[in-house]
Amino acid sequence: SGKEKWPRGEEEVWKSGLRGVDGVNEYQAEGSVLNWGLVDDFGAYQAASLSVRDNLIVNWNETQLHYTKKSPKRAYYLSLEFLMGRTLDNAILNLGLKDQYTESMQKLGFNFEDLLAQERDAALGNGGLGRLAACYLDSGASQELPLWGYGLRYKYGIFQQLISPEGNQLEAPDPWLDNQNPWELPRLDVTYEVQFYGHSERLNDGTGRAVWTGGQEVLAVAYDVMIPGCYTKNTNNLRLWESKPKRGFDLNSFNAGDYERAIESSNSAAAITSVLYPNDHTFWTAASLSDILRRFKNIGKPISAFPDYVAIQLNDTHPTLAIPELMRILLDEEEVSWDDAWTIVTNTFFYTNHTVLPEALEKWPVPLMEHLLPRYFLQAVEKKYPGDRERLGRMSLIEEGFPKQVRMAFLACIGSRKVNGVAELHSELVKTTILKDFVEFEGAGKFSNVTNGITPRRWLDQCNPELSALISKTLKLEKPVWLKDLYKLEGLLKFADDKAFRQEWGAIKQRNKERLAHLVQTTLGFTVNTNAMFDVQIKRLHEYKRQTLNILGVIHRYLNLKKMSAAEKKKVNPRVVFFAGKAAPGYYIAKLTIRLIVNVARVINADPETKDLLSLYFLPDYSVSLAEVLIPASDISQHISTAGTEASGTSNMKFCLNGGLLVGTVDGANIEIAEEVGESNVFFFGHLAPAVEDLRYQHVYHPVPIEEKCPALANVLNQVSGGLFGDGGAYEPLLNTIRQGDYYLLSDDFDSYMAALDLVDEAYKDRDEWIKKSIKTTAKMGKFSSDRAINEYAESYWNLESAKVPA
Ligand code: 9GP
Repeated sequence: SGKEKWPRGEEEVWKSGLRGVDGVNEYQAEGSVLNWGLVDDFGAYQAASLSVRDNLIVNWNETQLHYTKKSPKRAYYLSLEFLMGRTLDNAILNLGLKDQYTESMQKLGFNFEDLLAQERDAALGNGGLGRLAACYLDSGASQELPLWGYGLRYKYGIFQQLISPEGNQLEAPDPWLDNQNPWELPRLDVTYEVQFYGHSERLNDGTGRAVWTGGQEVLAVAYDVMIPGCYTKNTNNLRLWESKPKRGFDLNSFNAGDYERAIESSNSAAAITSVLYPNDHTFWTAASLSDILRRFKNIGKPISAFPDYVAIQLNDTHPTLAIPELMRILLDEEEVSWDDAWTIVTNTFFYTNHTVLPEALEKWPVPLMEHLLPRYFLQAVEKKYPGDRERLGRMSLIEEGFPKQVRMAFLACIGSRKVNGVAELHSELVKTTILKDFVEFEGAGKFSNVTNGITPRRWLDQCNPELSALISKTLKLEKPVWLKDLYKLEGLLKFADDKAFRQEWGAIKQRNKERLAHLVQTTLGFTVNTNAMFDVQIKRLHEYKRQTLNILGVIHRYLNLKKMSAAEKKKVNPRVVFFAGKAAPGYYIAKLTIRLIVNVARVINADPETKDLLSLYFLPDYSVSLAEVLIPASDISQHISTAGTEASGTSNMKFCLNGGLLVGTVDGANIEIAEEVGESNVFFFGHLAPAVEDLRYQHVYHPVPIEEKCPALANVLNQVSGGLFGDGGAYEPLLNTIRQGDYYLLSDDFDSYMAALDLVDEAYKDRDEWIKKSIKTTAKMGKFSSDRAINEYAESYWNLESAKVPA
């Protein structure tokens, strides 16, 4: 670590080391014990991470030993997505080491915030569902619950989004592991063989046991990601599987000179965990179950006790194959009778549904599972409803047609002990629509609700450190006290009337806006007006989320501004609108919406008559890290899905926790947020869920021309078609979704949407009142902590107790 220890010849390099060359870090600050001359920000990030990792390993090890010794019941969260984002900041905050690290790195001549920005996001997910899984892991560890995650270690995370000069989304790979990942422990000692395809063959040994044979053999190799709890030793595990060929290559083909063939199967094995969302879910469910069973068997209990020691939560239908796989193991390998096996299975699994959109409900080709559960289940249905052929058809796990498909949500439902939706309204819709027959068949008791939550560690303490500090100071509480019991935020209510407090609150929001503006300036080169209201919509691009409604609303506003006199303009509240989000690569209409947003931005931001009053930015490559800057800066955020389509939404909670107000439809968790913070602090608009079906019927059977129904919207559409934002023809397919059919009810909701935005403008004029609303909103967000949600799962579903690791 001293200069003299550097090998000969490197001294010169050291003297002109990268940071020295920049002049940023001319040798080290006084008192530095290390020679860091060669180290740039990235190197310093890696070094800091490795030292934090040392802390984590100690805690993680103790936690796993503790769990092994105590053998508590464990819960496993099976999810194809874990959208973790960055780890370093989260880890040192949870360890309570942020101040020490900031100070130490400063002594070494580094700005710690710059180092944090060096980390690549672990983006192993698409959106809310994956981020929810990450929040639940944080809460599981913070609440000292023996909870592990199981997922896949994709070589490439979600694609990087680029925007072409024409405004089109382009996709590039995200090789996030290229720089090594300090947060994972490769476990070459934990591997399983997984067999694809093949069949089950009875053994002739008189036991009735069977083995799975034939097919392709692949190795699942474990990588353990440490999940530190907040101010506790408990550090849980997220086990991600990587696929590897069992044999290097096929020797026969190799010897025959067919080199391509020789490596074919090893390539296909490695491809399983190459990109987000593999086609074959057998791999990870099989590996995860083998691992869970091995751990259970170490306790030495009979297999019938499995559900007393293991609860498995299925995050949506992606891991559903675990149900037939556990059946297979119990029947073939454990020699359990069918009925007993089914009892074990249905007491082990729990299923969370995350959508009622028909197109998002998974269906799988039949041959994959034809011989297992379906017939058995239908016999039971037939017994209860003799002769009801229609019902049998509706409830069959197999959907007739070509090709026949397995309805994964049905399989997940019948194989689970309990089923839940993710917000009150959504859970009700699950019961009354997609799983209605099953509620009648199995009784309503099996179906309930766990409203989603978010971790306040990342989504307040980490992303908004100044607000977090103000809250601790005001509540006179140590940070972990309120961060682990978020209802304590209610203590802020009485300060809403305190002028000095309001000023501090407002000043923090302002600095967060400046932080965002700085990011936009440095990454995109635009100067953002920080005196304007910041209006944000960030989420996956989807027709049901209605980014289109938002951009058409922006155009409407722009057209109005253009008509105003100078005197009228003086009364207008300046507004900056931010969009960010990715569209699925094959989702044409969603991509067209991005193109429209980008081109509207180009025109509006360049218009000297209006640009001080209205500007618009599409921030490319939305990620967890970008959300951490956007969310604390927002005055309002938009959650404007067609009623009944957004299961919950979780970014709505993040914005409100950071004192941003919500513009939204009466949908998903918006409803419960309003119940908590009070309807006067939310800007609701639009038709309600029960009206939607009828409106859609009207659109098809009694269509009213849009000019008649909503002239303001018709005018906006005509301006777009007419080429105000470039090639009008290019947008016709998007505009036609509204002119014809309008499945997502833009024409029904447009007027009330604009009226809600007018109310926002009105309210924002009285800044003092606005800040009061902001404080009250944050103060009432206690319910939306993922700690509350995970405790609900632990108590009412998994029957799991905390297992605190002694300090
Ligand atoms: O669309 C839902 C979103 O509303 C919810 O917040 C999230 C987490 O529960 O899950 C999303 N669903 C999916 O991503 C796919 O079912």
